[in-house]
Amino acid sequence: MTAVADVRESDLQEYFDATIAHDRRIEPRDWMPEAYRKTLVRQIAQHAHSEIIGMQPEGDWLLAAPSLRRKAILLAKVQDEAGHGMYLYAAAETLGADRADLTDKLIERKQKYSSIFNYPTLTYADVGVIGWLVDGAAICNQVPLCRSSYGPYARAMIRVCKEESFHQRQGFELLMTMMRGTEGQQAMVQDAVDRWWWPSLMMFGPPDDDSPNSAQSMAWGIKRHSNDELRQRYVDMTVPQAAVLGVQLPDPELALDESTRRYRFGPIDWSEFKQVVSGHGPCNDERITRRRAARDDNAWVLEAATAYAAKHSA
Ligand code: BYC
Repeated sequence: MTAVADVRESDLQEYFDATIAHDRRIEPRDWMPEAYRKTLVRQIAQHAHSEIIGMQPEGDWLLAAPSLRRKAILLAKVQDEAGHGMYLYAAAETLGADRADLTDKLIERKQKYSSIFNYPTLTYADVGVIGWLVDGAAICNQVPLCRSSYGPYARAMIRVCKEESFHQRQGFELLMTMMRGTEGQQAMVQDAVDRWWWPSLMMFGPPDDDSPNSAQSMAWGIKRHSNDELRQRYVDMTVPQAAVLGVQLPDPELALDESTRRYRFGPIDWSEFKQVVSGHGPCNDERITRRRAARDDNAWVLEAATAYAAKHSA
């Protein structure tokens, strides 16, 4: 009996390995190793939490947007982020995770969200810089995830990336407008770039030799490129954009390497990254407190919707 079960398990593993080796998709109905499932739940949940927590820094400016047009644009962007969070929680549910449980784990700080959302948005230029740099980094990281080996995650990424690319362009357009404005507006943009540049490089995760999950996630085809590869791609993409905008990136070591045609950049402060990821960044407490209040204050909506659905299905 045990031998038969073992054979079946090994057949399943073989089929899974062959699917990955042939670069085909794993779907929710397919057998998968428990560690693969766990890694996906970890990454997808962290990704979903980032979208939901990521609504806060920009959401802070909804009531203070400088015009009706800017308010409408920002409102649409923040709503898109809620949508991204929902697709991603739905993808995690196909792996057997429970959405409410994932939210509880976020609030209890048992699961992470992107380090970038623990920095404050001090001026309206921050809204533009989040669009340009943060969504720009997100696109670099997420376009390869459209080819991730897990079907529901990869498919969710296709729509998310289309919307992120729109967000990136609206951010750039806002900054272009400010850079054509007064000296005060130009200084606001430069100040925001100075504050967000290094944290945006940290979004790609720790360096490859300090990234415990990368090797296995790449072998499984969940991640397609290493953290450092994507960070380099982002720098190469962003430096020419900074020149078009007319802003300085705050790195005296940033220079084009003529032999590789890639940009060299200065050392990243990984101690700051560790501080932020371990819960001690400038806004970690504020972000979690707000998420907790949203869960608790709105619990009645969930209760009412559940009761309504139950009544209609009865
Ligand atoms: N922040 O072994 P590693 C957006 C953690 S939202 C916090 O390299 P992995 C947007 C990592 O989880 C888009 N934690 O891990 C929204 C791991 O910890 P655990 C957000 C980080 O998973 C609103 C440990 O460090 N994007 O675009 O192989 C407005 C070791 O790292 C970070 C995603 O979520 C970080 N930056 O690679 C605007 C993308 N980096 O879990 C925009 C999906 C690492 O072992 N995620 N950690 O305790 C990924 O691509 C990968 O998970 C990562 C990390 C590249 C981030």
